[in-house]
Amino acid sequence: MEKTWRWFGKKDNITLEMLKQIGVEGIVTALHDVPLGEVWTREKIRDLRECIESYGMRWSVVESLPVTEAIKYGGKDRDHQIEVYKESLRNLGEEGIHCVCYNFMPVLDWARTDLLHKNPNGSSNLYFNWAEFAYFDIHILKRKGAEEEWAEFQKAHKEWQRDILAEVAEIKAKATAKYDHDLVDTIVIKTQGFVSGNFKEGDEKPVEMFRELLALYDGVTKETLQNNMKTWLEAIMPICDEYDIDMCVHPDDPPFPILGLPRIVNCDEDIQKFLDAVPNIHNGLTFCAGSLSAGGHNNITELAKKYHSRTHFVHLRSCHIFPNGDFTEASHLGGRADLIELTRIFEQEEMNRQATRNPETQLLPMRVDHGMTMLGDEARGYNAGYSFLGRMFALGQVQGIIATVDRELGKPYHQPGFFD
Ligand code: DNO
Repeated sequence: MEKTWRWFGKKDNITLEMLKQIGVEGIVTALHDVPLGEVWTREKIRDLRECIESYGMRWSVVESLPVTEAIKYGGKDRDHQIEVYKESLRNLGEEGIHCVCYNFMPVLDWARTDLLHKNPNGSSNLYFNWAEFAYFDIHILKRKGAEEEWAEFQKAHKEWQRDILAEVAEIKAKATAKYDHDLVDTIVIKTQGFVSGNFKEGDEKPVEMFRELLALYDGVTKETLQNNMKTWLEAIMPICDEYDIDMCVHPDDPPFPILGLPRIVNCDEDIQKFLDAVPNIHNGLTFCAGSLSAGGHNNITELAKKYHSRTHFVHLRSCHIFPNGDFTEASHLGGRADLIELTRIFEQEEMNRQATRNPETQLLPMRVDHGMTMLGDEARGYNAGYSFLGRMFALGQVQGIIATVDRELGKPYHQPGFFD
């Protein structure tokens, strides 16, 4: 796999120079300054591509070219938005970029309730607490029917042996205005702000904005969302065929339907469904081992064995699920996703690609995803989950796994930046 890194553009205080020193070969990034729903021009794409190339790396993956809500819920503006998306894709293709990650999650791109949860070793990681999330839904968003839905959710997860609604009541009894503010900041601003385009730092009424977005999905079922994804994929496939662009959907994070919204990429059945709906090699998956492993229903190694040939981008991280269903990010060498086994599967897949794909799409890009916040990372203003030292530590571990697996497979391993 090609060792890549999610970099947030020229304003990122982690520089391309730093990334070169730690063995990064390719960059995963986006035009973060282009507002949601506007065309990515060739000039802007070229400028960023050339900047990356001047450091001896390539722009391996776009993460993300966001799919606007109108495309997802099937709004009035959908056809226009699809045209905008096609134009951006064509411009990326013209500039020689062949891999695009996106998601089809309504409203929320991903969710956590605590961004600095202490690990036993003193570092911290991202954390998701179901009761806090339910509290946000019931008492902050005040979503109609939320309480009943959580009672149902609770019944469906008896194995967690907890009473989510009782925990919500306890949180409510203690919650202060600051607690509510911080929870909104975590769920809506800090996790979404740098990725989704729906929200940004400084938004004054995030909860109201959130409610307006949720309302767009009134009456949108899982089937509607699946059909809308198919419509959209079918519209863009001709461009992907022309430029050999691999589209890879990011799984839902967490891999459950939440806030009354449908979610369509979080288990084996869902993945099979969208792949079959548009049976084109360019319709593929971002194998995010972390997102998938936050669901006890997913066997990550089995999913990789089944879907490696339709995987065009790999996110390596692993989750630990507590007995009550809450989850946190485990070490990259522990948790529910066996990254050693996954590396075996995807390194082999990359070898298969040498025979089946064009030179531009033979490498299988991989980035370590999220990482501990450690040794001063917390003071450096990094985006949630995207620390420098924590991710560098994980990348070092993953480089070791890849080198070992390559030895097993008889595949040459190259660590850039050294006299070999
Ligand atoms: C969070 C990320 C997501 C992901 C998008 C892809 O850390 O995994 O924001 O990039 O969902 O569209």
